[in-house]
Amino acid sequence: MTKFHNSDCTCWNCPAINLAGKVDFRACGQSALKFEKKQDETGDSHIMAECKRRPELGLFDPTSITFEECPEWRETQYGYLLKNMRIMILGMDGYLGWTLALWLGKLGCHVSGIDNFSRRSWVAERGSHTIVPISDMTERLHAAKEVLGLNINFRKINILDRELLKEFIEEVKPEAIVHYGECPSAPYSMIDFEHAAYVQKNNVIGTLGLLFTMHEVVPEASLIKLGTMGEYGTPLTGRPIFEGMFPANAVLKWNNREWSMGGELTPRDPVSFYHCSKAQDTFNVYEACKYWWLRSYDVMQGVIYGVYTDHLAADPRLRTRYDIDEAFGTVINRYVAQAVIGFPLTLYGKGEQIRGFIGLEDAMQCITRLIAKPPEPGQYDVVNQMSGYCSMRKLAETVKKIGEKDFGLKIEIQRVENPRVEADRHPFEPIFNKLPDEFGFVQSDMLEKEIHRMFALLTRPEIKKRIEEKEHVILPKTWWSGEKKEVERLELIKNNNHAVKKNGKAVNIN
Ligand code: USQ
Repeated sequence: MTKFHNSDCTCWNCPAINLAGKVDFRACGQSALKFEKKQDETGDSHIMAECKRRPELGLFDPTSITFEECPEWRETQYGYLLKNMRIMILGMDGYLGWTLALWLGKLGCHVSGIDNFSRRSWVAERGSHTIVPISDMTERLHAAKEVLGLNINFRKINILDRELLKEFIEEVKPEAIVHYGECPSAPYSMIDFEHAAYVQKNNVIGTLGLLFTMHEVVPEASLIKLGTMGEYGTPLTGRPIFEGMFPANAVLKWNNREWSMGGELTPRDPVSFYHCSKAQDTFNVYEACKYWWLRSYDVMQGVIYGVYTDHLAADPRLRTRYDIDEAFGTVINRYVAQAVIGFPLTLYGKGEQIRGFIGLEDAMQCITRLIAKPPEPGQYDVVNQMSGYCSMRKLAETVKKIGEKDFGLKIEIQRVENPRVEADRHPFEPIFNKLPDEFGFVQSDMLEKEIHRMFALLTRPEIKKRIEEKEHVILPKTWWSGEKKEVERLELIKNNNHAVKKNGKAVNIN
């Protein structure tokens, strides 16, 4: 029999369990160890469980049944998943949210979601549009039913509207909540005070409201919260970028003395007011897990790219959005679009900034695997969700190589002034072992293959035309300094070949 990454999890992790008995919510934290020790003289656990799905079991020891043994957990290619698991996606109309809705629906989950369509308005406000046309939500839901046989339960709700959110969560009783419902743009948050305040309110207060709502209504559900690698910044000491917390054997040496740093949150050094909102979320989620035994994985995601999953490609009405403007287009997506219309690829500054990245399909796999292995009561944990990392320059060269070789395009690369305040030459040693080691993540989205797919879609005449219509939104205009001007070209550069790094080792992506 296959051994899944979550085979040995027990009801202690399961969101279908109500804890009963002597539950001391003040004694929370990373609680498995404490739980094991909490036995009275008869050997009985102080904490007992009742199963909402199998009430006939009565009260039992929550560590006595594993996912592998429980008939409510069924096998899928990503581990055991609860039958008809109720999953709510916040931000379901977005690039990731819509992709995940179809993905989880096809895995047999009961998907519900909210959105207030703000991503569509932000992009319109910046004078742009998604270059891959997308349907409105009514048509999306209709197509999901017609083409994929999915019944997705959607409600238009602004995440800041706590009453409506609470009502919907009470109705659905989700067993996992995936929180994509934030404004994801660093440049958007740097336009002016109004935009900075809007992003921080939407993200920080939205998440805080969600935490209170979960505490009141579904404290046993797991929260998969989207953070960002950008919370950490790029430490100039070159110290490794750990997964949110220092590992157990990390030591601080100072003044001839030593302290263990194990388990402490690592320093954050966010790189925009948007990234600050994510860092604030980190602390709020961490505290909520501590105070109320909520359970959460905070996902520090690298720069996302790509356009493909089987479900998105099944019908044009099911496609997800693809942005190319400076605020909402991420760098690889922008490069491919630029290449298609002969716009020299825009490296900011020296182009030596290094970032982690992950393909769309792999991001879906990671989230599914996290859902399948819910955190324990009170557990806050962090994963760095990326499949490789490299400099912006190497990425541009990769895009150029594929576009020229496979699509016959003539592609140039330019360096433009960097409107952001960021180190453009820096050490970078991210650790991203937990997803592969503890959750069974296996990279399936190879960078070159996905870039190839992106070119195949974007070179279609109707899409190329939509990129050309928005050529004027490509060059960045938002300066971290507050200046209002267009960036200037610094150099049109010559090509050379580089390698992408994966797990710290150089990997040739040719
Ligand atoms: N960059 C260029 N040329 C471009 C666009 C960007 O050189 O045309 C550079 C930027 O200076 C930056 C890097 O590419 O150093 C990444 O920029 P980006 O716009 O792709 O991504 P970023 O602003 O960092 O934010 C995006 C998502 C955000 C997510 C983050 C992951 O919008 O939601 O949190 O990627 S990370 O960058 O790892 O923090």
